[in-house]
Amino acid sequence: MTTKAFVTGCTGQAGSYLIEQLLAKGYEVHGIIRPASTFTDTRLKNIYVDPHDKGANFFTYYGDLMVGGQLTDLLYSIKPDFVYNLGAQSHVMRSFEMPEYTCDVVGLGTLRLIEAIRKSGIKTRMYQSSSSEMFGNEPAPQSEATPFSPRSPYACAKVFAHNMCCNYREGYKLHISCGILFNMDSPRRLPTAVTKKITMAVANILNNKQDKLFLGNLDAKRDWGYAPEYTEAMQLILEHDAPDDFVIGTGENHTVKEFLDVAFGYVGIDWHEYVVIDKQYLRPTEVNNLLADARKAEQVLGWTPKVRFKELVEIMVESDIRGMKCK
Ligand code: NAP
Ligand code: F7E
Repeated sequence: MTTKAFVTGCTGQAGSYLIEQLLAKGYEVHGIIRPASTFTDTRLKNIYVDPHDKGANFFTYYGDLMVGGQLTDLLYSIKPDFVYNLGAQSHVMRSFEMPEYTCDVVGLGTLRLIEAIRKSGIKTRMYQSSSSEMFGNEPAPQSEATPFSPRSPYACAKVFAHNMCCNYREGYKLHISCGILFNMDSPRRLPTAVTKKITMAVANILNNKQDKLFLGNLDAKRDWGYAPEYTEAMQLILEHDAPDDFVIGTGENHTVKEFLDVAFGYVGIDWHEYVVIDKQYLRPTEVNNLLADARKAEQVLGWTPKVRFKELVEIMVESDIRGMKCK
């Protein structure tokens, strides 16, 4: 019997890596894509197969976490062994601009999905993408035992979603596990994340296409890891027989300034000549210091990160420079 997975957020950074990895393992993968006026599946270009092709094993459907009934129908007809909920309005600053929308997609969207599992009566395991943002300014390092103290609409919505998952796990005995992921990055990162914004700027500056980089708070510390390793962790979490919560991160953190040092330093230029502080990127409430204590994931799942900070930054800069050369 072929193992089937259902993925929300498949056009995103993590979704695209996860689907590649699941297909490589011989899974049949089903995913929802939001309808848009342009194609949003560029990150999936390496794995797209025409569903008419013999042996096609990747199928997409137009769908949205805002629409619960369709999720129930899809889950009932596909009957996946694993459900990965990666869909989200994942940008923290945008969540201050669109709090209601963010809470609808991130918070209620997750509730719609777990209700769809419950109502369809299928037997499946679900992975929920929880976030280190849920910890807010709780002292570092943060582990599964750290209380939640959200400081943005995005983080509040993730706490709601996380708590609903725990409630359905306990109340309805649904097999739902949550990965509490610290920042995951890669060349496929959202272009408005600070990491990708910086690495794209390096490539643009080298090619005389940009002369200023406008940023906000450079002192915040983040635990940045490599997204394809985090999607491997998601699979280990679901393969674990008992549903549970796991912190995933590298255990090393750096400021945005240090990210600038490595990214600009890689090509031998000084970021101070280009970076301008623009107040519009300062958040009403900031999270200052995120650092993962991921010992549980190592001990229980055997998961450890391999790509460390400097290598991650260099992978991203290198990829953006190569991308510019192709243009
Ligand atoms: P991402 O690149 O922003 O991808 C988000 C995905 O969600 C995209 O495919 C997007 O579709 C989809 N989406 C947005 N609104 C939707 C809706 N209403 N219905 C269905 N799908 C919708 O995010 P990521 O970096 O891959 O992160 C994956 C998940 O992990 C997210 O839940 C995120 O909140 C969480 N997370 C991320 C990090 C991180 O550092 N990246 C850390 C912890 C947790 P479009 O392509 O149409 O926009
Ligand atoms: O900000 C500062 C900003 O937006 C990182 C999400 O993808 O990880 C991500 O959330 C830091 C913050 O990521 C700019 O104030 C300075 O302190 O890249 P970011 P994030 O907020 O850490 C978590 C774990 C998630 O779950 C989320 O989905 O960088 N910063 N200047 C800036 N940030 C941005 N975006 N743009 C700037 O110009």
